[in-house]
Parts: sequence; structure tokens; C-alpha cells
Amino acid sequence: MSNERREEAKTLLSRTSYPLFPIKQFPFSPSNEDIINFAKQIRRDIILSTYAAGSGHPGGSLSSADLLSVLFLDVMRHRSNDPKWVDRDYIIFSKGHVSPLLYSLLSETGYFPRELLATFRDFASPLQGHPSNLWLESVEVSTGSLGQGLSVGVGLALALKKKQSDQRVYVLCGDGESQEGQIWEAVMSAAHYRLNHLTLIYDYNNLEIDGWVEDVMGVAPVKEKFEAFNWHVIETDGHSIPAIREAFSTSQRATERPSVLVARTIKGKGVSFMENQADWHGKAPNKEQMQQALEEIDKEDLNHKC
Ligand SMILES: Cc1ncc(C[n+]2csc(CCOP(=O)(O)OP(=O)(O)O)c2C)c(N)n1
Ligand SMILES: [Mg+2]
Repeated sequence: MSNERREEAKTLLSRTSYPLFPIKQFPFSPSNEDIINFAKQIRRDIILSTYAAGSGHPGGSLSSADLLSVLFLDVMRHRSNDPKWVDRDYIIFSKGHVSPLLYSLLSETGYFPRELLATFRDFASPLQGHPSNLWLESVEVSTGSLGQGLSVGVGLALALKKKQSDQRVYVLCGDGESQEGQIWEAVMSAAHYRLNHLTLIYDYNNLEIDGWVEDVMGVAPVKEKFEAFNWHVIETDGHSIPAIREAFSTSQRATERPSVLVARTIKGKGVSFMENQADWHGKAPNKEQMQQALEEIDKEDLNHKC
């Protein structure tokens, strides 16, 4: 993509729009407003990194932005000044195409400078199109081929259980992704091994690459399927920060069972022309669209129910 777009994005990224947290160790005790502002910054970063690259996946990144903002600030134990801290919790982006979200979260919690987001998808950038731990050490597991991340999470959670560690494993997956058979093998084995330190964040936005999930290959009823596998199921609005906080806290009370947040979300959330549009699954905004998106993100009260 043209250097012009990258330079423009870099300039915009260098300006701080929302207060940053001068800390490197998480979680802390953020207010709801802290998380809402953080999620807005994350949405700005998603727009600017995909604009810079001229490609990437904004729709599913915006969809999971509130869920993962809560996770990174309020739930997960991690240290950006020590990415390999032995007692950290793990996050696996099983839907690896939403790398713009992962990179934005890492950068806004201090793993690397925000300006690096302007190199997204550049040939030599550590911010590859799909997350690779060969290129960036703070990526726990390389993903992009859908369906595999949850299995890795099961293995990790099993190892932690055997060590009697209290560390937790979080996995983010998509509803389209759950058409992969491997997901359900992992769901079955997580229940078998009673992996209560495993939490799956199931982004139920009803859309995938080719259109509506129920048209391509139906996944409903999701809650009942997980319950049938003996998981602890928590349904939540995936865009209400207080509801998400409550859902994570309920999930941690599960004993001897893995838990899943079945989160109702809107693909493209926060940018009117991207919302509920399969077309914005894997497409970058042009300059006018980028500017409109940033304006909408800044002015919208995103903390309403979906
Ligand atoms: C094994 C595999 N098959 C196909 C793809 C191509 N692909 C990338 S994203 C996607 C749709 C994913 O939909 P969903 O899981 O619902 O993600 P979201 O809506 O959150 O973006 C597909 C089919 C892939 N990455 N991996
Ligand atoms: Mg989806």
C-alpha cells in the first residue's frame, strides 16, 4: 500500500485521543468510563491500521472490541513490561483474522508504540496480517486458520490444571468459525477434563465472510449446544461494558467446568456503514470512509445495548 496512506495514518496515530494508562501491569481497577474510552481508542486504531495497510479485517475486529477491552484492562493478568511473565494469563485469538484488534490492544496496553500500527501488513512488519509469534513475541499462538485456537487453549488449560496453577486461558472465536468440526472436539475435551480455567469468548455477530451464518451453515442454538457439552454458559450483550464485566466475573466462579461467554455483538460495531455488513469483513476504508469512521467513533455513545 502507498507510503502516503501509511504516513497519514502514522501522524493520526501519534495523536492521543483518549487518556492513556501510565501502567504496565494489568488488570487494574478501571472505571466503566475508562474502559469505554479505551475501547474507543481501540476502534480508532483498528480503522487507522487497516486504512494504512489498505487491507485487513475491520468488521470482526470492531465486533469484539468491547469484550476484549474489558478482558485486557479488567480481567486478564498480564504485564507489557514482561510479556513472557511466567504467571500470566493467556489470550488466544482463534479468529486470527481480527489481528487489527489484537495489535491495537497490545499497543494501547504498552507492548509497543502505537505508531507501529501504521506498518500493519507491511512485508517486514512484526504486525503480520494474521498474528504470528515468530514475528511478535506477545502473540501467544499463531492463528489464522480457523478452528484451531481453542484446541491449543484446551492443551494449555490442561497443563495449567495439572500444575495446579491458578492461571487462566481465554480464547476468542467467531460464530462462523464454530462451523469448524475441530471446535466441537475441543469443546468436548475441555468438558471431559473439567477445565474450569478455560473461558471461551464466543463472538455471536451472526455474520461471516460470505454473509449470514444461518444461511451459510446454521450454528443455532449455541447456548443449548454448549450446555449439552456441560459447559458453564453465560449469555451477554457484547457491547455493554458493565454487562461484559459481570459476565467475566460470573465465568470465574465456574467450578470443574469450562465457561463460555456467548456474546451478542454487531459486526462493524461503532461505524454506521460497516455495521451488519458482510462486505466489511475483510476490506479497508478509503480516506473519506476512514475520516467518517473516526468522527463517528469519537462522538458516539457506544455504551448502549445491541
Ligand atoms: C480454516 C479456514 N477456512 C476459511 C478461512 C477464511 N475465513 C477467514 S475469516 C472467515 C469467516 C469467519 O467468520 P467468523 O468466525 O464469524 O468471524 P467474524 O464474524 O468475527 O469476523 C473465513 C471463512 C480461514 N481463515 N480458515
Ligand atoms: Mg461472525
